[in-house]
Formats: sequence, structure tokens, C-alpha cells
Amino acid sequence: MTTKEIISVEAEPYAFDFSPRTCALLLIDMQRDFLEPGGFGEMLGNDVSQLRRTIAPNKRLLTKWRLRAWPVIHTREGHRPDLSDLPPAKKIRGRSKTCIGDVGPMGRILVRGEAGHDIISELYPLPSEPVIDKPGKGAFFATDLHAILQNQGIKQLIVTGVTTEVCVNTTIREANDRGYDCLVPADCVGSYFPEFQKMGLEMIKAQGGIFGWVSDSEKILAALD
Ligand code: C5J
Repeated sequence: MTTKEIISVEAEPYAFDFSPRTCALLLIDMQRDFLEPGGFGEMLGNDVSQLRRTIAPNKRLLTKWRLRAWPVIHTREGHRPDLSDLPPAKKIRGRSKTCIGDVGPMGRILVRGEAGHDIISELYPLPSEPVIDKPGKGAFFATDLHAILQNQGIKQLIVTGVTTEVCVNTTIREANDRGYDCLVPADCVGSYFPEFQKMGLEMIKAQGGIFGWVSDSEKILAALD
């Protein structure tokens, strides 16, 4: 494959054309506490199967990206163990009995280094793949993601992960304002709430793709083959 080769993926609102050398696969927050039975997400009463259906298509996409040696970046939402980067407003939001920093079913909730904060084994990062530890919902806020992308000449992102309406949408909006094109495979992003999944995707591709494009993993894989 030459660096000039362009791949065209069937997408909405129209085809997404990308050069593999300048396009990264960005996996958002595929963390144990959000996805695994017995984790913090389930403890709050959420149906984790709504997120777990994204694991297999993410795995297929990730495997293909790795085979081609194209850029892959992972993110994790979480805070320093001393919670010095946790805004008090975020800590108390939700008025839950158990909140960020407290001991949950898989260690301290959303704290770096704890079991639940780590990425699920199915999609575990390779040592060569950057992992962005982010204290906010967006992956660009208070991280070096933009610098890493700029240094690699990345202009386009295929964004997957959880949850669709929170960290995926926030990251796509941040990316959009920084000049990146984003494609979202619908089957590779998940929400605990089906209506938010639907609207989270609608909002991205509305108005001629105001924040980006929506497709699915099969269409991306078909374009690569
Ligand atoms: C993410 C959240 N990753 N829902 N976090 O979306 O709090």
C-alpha cells in the first residue's frame, strides 16, 4: 500500500475517504468498570450487555488495524490516586452513595492503577499502542492526545468505544473543533440506554455530518478488503 492510497467507506451522510497512513483507530474507555459484569457500571444498575455487544466488532477492527500496522490509540477515563485532578463537582455529581475514588467492586472507582480502571482483556493495548489517561469525558481535555496525533501526521480518526453519548460524543466534538475528521462505526460504540445510542449517532451525522460520519465495522472491513 502506498501512502497516497485512499480507502472509501460507505457511510452516512456520505462516503468517508481516508488515507490509512493519516488515520488512527481511537478506542475510547473500553474499561472493565464500564463493561464487565460485577463492575461499577453494573453496580449502578446499568445493563452491561448494551456495551458488551461492541467487544466483538471492536476486536475485528483492532485485529485488522494491527495486521496492517496502522496507528491505534486507547483511552481510559480516570484520576490520580490522590484525586488531585478530580473536580469536586464531578466527585459529588449524581449524589450516589458510592462515587469516584471510593472502593467499588473492582477497586477504587475510576482511579488509575485499579483493576476496574484497566482496559478489558479482549482489547488490551499492545506495548506499542499509546494509552491516554484522561480525567474528563473528552480525550483531548488535559491530555497529550492532540500532540501525539500531530506528531504522527494523523488527520482522521475512526472512533469507537463507550459510552456513545458521553465520552465518544464529547471526544468527537473536541476532535471536530481541532480539525480532525471522525468516522464512527455504530456497532463499535455503545450506550447503556438504547435511545441515547440512537440519538448519539444521529447527532454526529446530522446536518451533512456536522461532527462526522457514521458507518459500521463490516463496511469498514469490506472497504479494506
Ligand atoms: C464514558 C461515562 N466513558 N459514561 N464515561 O462515557 O461516564
